[in-house]
Amino acid sequence: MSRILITSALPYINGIKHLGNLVGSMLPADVYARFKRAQGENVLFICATDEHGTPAELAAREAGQTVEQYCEEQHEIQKKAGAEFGLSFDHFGRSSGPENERFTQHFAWALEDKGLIEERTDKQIYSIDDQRFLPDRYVEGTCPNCGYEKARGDQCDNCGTLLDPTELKNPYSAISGSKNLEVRETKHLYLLQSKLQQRIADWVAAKEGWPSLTKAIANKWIKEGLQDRSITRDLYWGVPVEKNGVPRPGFETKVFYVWFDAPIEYIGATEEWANAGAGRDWRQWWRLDAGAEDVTYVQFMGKDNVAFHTVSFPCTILGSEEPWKLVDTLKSLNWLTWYGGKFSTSQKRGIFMDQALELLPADYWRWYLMANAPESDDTSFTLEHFASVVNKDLADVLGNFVNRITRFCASKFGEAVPEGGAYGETEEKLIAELDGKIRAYTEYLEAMEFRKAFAELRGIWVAGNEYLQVAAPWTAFKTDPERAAAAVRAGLNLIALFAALSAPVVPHTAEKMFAVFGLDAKEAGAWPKSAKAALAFLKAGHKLTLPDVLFKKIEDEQVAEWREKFGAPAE
Ligand code: B3M
Ligand code: ZN
Repeated sequence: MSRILITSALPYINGIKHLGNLVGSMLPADVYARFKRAQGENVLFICATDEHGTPAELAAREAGQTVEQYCEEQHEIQKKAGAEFGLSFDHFGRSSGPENERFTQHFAWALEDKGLIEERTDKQIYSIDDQRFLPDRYVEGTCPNCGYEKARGDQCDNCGTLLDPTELKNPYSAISGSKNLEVRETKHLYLLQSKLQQRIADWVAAKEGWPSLTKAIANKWIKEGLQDRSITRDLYWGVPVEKNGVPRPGFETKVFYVWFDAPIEYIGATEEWANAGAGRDWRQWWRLDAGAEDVTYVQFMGKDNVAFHTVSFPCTILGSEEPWKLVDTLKSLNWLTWYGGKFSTSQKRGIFMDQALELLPADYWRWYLMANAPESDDTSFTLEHFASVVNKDLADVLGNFVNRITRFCASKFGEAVPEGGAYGETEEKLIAELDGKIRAYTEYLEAMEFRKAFAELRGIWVAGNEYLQVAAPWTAFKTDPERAAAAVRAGLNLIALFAALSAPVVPHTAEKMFAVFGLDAKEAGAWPKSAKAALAFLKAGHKLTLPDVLFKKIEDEQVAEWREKFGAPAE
């Protein structure tokens, strides 16, 4: 059994996440974690809300709450939605907790000891009316690149250009709208990433197995050359710039930058997990001097986060020269788009996790999103496509298979696996076919190539349906009931096999499928190795309970209603 640490990029606290966020990191990480657990590996799956920074402060202000209250409430909302979506985190933490604060300060001063931190004086926008500096998104104005009038201080939402607040034309305060602004000098801590250029380049170069999207993004940043970056901000909300509880002189009203502390929360959340249960040790997962040497660490994230995980966070870790575990594999994903445009939290465009669950159970979304994961390219979500995938794959293929064979069994042989004759040539062919497909499916999951993996899984379900067509127990029953019974026995065993194989992506459905035979998903859900063994798993006489219909078809009227509700653009 090996130990596998899995982290998903930490969802930002400013509101419940949309389907694009979900498929960008949390959901694929969950599928992988479930797959690895089924293989018997010792998995630790960690996530948390990313709670610091200007978007949190601004969202709290808009909600009329203190930022502490806001984060507390939003954390619970996100935690609940994650649980309802079946995201099987071992711990879902909070970056604003004391653990992360300690680790963040620890890393900053370890880096300073290594000569990698420097105080520099910056010019920043100060609002005279608000009596404060306006970092990042606290300033808005006209984009110098495209002329968009509501560009934010850190980035223009219209053209995507990364900005420095002082570059905006006609700047105004995002708090008060005041234009009574001036540029003032302020001191900040810089992490001297330029000194780590070679170390990061060597580290990335050695990662031959990284997926191509990840590698391409990392190499682009390395090629452009690592820039020293400011890791503090003039803000109230964040990790204080303190050492042993004492503020650093001149930094009393400053905090660490959210992107400095957020990845450190992977470690912080692991300590939160350890503190929440007996016999758990975060060091075994993170410290090479405490056994983390034999941990395999896999990260999941959207493509816009790759630079932070392949350059910035490794700079923090490698620069400290302490024995910390570094990531082994990074799976990154492209964007899921809403009818070709952007899903947007700030503009509430698209479908959000809580809304999705009001329409349909989690597995419908999980299947659609993973089978169409934006891997090689951005992928457009449309309700029309969603409905057609659900109806075809889930209702017609998987659901129909389960329904048909259980009902036929009950009507002709009673509610138990029938005895019947031995398996013959048809079953042998099926077993050979399934073995090949299971191998391919397993390899794709192993490689985290989810679209290909779930195309194989669909193929496995189809093979089951085709087997039933050929074996046709309903016709055989009239002339050769022994043969028909054998086919039914095979069909019922296929349900259990499909449940085990499908559990990583549709866990709730897999539970229902196991429940047909009174099986517990945890016990029966070990990763199948051979189709032959799987088809001999349920013995004659094993009781079964008829399941409800697993998946309801989505009707055209529902699509029309949802289009209206979510303001879907014309296709
Ligand atoms: N919170 C993702 C985002 O909202 C960001 C990820 C942090 S991972 C350490 O873009
Ligand atoms: Zn612009």
